[in-house]
Amino acid sequence: MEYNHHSLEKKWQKFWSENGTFKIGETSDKPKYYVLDMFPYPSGAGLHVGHPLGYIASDILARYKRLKGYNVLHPMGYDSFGLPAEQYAIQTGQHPAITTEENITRYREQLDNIGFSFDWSREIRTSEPEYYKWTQWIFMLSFNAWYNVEADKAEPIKTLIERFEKTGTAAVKAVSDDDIRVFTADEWRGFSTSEQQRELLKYRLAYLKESTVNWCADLGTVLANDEVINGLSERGGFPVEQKKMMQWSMRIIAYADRLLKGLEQIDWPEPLVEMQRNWIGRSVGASVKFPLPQLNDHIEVFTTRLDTIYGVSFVVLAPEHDLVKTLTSEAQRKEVEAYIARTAKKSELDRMADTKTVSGAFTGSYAKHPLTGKDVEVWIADYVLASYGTGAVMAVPSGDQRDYLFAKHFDLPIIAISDTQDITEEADPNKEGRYINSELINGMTYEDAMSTLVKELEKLQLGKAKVNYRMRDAIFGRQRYWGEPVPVYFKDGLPYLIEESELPLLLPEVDKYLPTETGEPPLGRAENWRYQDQYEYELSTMPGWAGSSWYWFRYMDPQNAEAFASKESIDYWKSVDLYIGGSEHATGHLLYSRFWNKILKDLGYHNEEEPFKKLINQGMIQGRSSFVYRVLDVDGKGTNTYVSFGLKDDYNTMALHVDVNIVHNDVLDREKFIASRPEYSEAEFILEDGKYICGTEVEKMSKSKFNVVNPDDIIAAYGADTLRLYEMFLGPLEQAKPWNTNGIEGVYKFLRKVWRLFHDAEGNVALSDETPTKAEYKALHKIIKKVEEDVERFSFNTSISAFMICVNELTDLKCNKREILKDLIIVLNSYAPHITEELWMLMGNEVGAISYQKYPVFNPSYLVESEFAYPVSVNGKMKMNLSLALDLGQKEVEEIVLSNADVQRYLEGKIVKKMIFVKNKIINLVV
Ligand code: ANZ
Repeated sequence: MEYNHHSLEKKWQKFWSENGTFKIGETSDKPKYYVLDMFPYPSGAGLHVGHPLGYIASDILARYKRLKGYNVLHPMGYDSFGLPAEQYAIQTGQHPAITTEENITRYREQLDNIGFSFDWSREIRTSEPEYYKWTQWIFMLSFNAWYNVEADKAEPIKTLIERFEKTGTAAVKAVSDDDIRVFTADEWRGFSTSEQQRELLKYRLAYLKESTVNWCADLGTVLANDEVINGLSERGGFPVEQKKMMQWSMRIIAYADRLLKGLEQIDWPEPLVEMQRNWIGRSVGASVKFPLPQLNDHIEVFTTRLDTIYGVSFVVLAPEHDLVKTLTSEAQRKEVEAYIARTAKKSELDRMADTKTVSGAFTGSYAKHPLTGKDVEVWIADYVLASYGTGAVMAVPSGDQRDYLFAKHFDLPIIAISDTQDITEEADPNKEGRYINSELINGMTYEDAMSTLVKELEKLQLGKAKVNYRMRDAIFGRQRYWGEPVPVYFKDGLPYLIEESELPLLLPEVDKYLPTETGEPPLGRAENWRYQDQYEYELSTMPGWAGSSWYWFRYMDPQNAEAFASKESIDYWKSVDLYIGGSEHATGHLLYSRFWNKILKDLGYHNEEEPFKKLINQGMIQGRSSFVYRVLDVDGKGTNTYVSFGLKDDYNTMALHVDVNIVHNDVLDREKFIASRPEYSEAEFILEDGKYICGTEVEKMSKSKFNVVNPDDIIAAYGADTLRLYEMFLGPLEQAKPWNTNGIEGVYKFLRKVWRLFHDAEGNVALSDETPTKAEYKALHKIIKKVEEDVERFSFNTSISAFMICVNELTDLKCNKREILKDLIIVLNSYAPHITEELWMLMGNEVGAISYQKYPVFNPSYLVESEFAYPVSVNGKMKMNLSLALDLGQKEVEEIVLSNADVQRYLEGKIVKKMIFVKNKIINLVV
């Protein structure tokens, strides 16, 4: 029988599916291993060969861990809410659920073709009500929680209410909005329900608040910061502007320190950890108040350089700052308003990126320097961001570059920070009454200056130490249709949760997937969609990241109708041992998942501080584009002649992308080329050595570059096992690498060689029960060791060449020993599961049972060398090699060497005066 990958692979895929080979129970006595892939958004384009790279690696590991005796959770599902299906719905009117279903069917077929060992009985789809019921439930949990700073964890909101009832705000240390009220228990009890609810909203982990958002008018929705790139939407590249809106947010800032600390406990790629650290952006500094006596108010600034406070010569507010209106004098109003209008057009990122243009406007007002009491001008400028710190800075032209450029441009004073050389012994901090001069900190280190100044400011109640984060609370809403409805309704303008028993709150039907005529989100179109027939529901839906921020829990217990996952299943599976996915999720999904994981932990649903212990980013597979060269005539117009790559420099040509699927080993299939498009039908070729050679270039894999390789095509030609091996063979998993089909034949040949080890020349299975030789054992045990070491350190590419060497050795040894080949295919099984299942069966073993065999135990004694091929020299000249046992002594060696016929020939009858023998190295005969 020949190796027929077509029938064989289909047969085993069917077998695994029908027999539930990879279906696992809820619990087991075996140790657990949870290996997870980032689940895909099922897009219309289907999979190309770059997509399964990570899935193949995780599947190898999953299969390997099963052989190592683990109970392996290796699931797959779909992140199926999202914008593309909705954009398509807007264009065509087709319900996004239908598009999504079609795309999933296509994805599933493609995934099945590759022979993954997913437990499909655990499949999840984030857009299914059975799933999003629990996404909504977690939202409710967050709405009903607050962050207790003393306990350093989230607690149910009822513990906050209890405190308010007992002691008012006095005994509460919480992460909250800035505008919280201070009240006693009596005052709290005197509040109306609405007043109480309004106040509680400032503490909830999921809260509604007016905030500045990234509004993308073309997409009709708000975007998260990580979805905006250079002022444009990540999807579609549409302009994004800043806009104030009532928005749901999640209080991720409460977790900033724990999110930072957690990074030390996990084994993630360093660049990714660094990106999260920078994203969180912890800054240690101080907040300082600059009094505004005329208003009986103050401007609060955040600074990391309190030591420069004596160099402050003006204060700058973000143009959006709340105080701008009141501070602007009549004389300055026109200028200030014009400036504000100008900045509204710029995105925050543009504002940060532009460090050269200096622009701003004077408000016409002054603030008092908190320590010197001098008047300083108050300006507005777009280099100060509304969303960072307090949206105001103390400007120190002598210390800060931007402040310096600003002062120069507008001719503002530049004051020296202090003369640090000159320490005045009798420095009197209070010699100017309430105010303090710079001598207070002269000569001090930065740290001492900071703490001295903080103490002074605290005494004056004009400042305190403060830790600030660059990260903002996470916006939690989209003004779009295809997402989870937020389980909230409004009464007296305030949000309330629906009853838990009413979950899921189903996504209602709408006539169009567009905003209403009055500018409300698409859910505003749903007819008769009111809570208890009277209250308006929240009309925005949850953001794209909601469903993916907890999905690893659902796989543990996917059908549970009573809980997001049972306590037993969570206790058993705990967290993900290995997570594989793309690095593009560094600050989105991977941060939000860690955040929700911590919320669920704090509220008592599990005990793991971090959800993903080990993470690997698979590198991008790039396309390898092919080009033909069209000859141009004297006018530069294209002719019908195409010149081969090696000859193209002799002509004036234009390079054209050609579909990589009609190019083999860089040789163009000319017939297919002619047939591919009408304009090529008359094509003529200038060949080299009778062939048309294409040029190549590595680029992103994309339809427009005609370099997309569909795994289905590779599988049709070579089989899934070849695809799996080949994707790993391309290089280290983490590295970006071009897809190059040129080498795939070699891998295919390797599998046929494996096949032939089991068969005789007539194609019959022919195995021997004889005891293997030492050489055969050695070949086998080398591969047992190598694959074990490689897979345990996630180095999947290095095993492939070792497999090839092993099979070549066994082929040379004509090894058909059952004992050797049985272990060989167990070792190969995780990489090439189909062929090994077939061979396992052909050997007469239990059908379909290879996946749960024991990985062979490596025996080092087979690798100990017992012989050495000595180079034998005569008078220092190398003459020949002679293999001798390693345990021989000098005398025995001498006897063997001198009686050897070949050695005698080289000696040409001369007498040996001396033999130099270095064990394991050389033999030299001196004559
Ligand atoms: C005075 C000063 C003097 C500053 C000096 C720096 C150097 P990081 O490390 O990023 O936290 N700043 C504060 N809020 C700002 C805002 N909303 N928009 C723009 N800039 C803002 O940086 C903190 C520093 O950035 C703060 O310290 C403040 O300027 C500025 F020689 O205060 B500094």
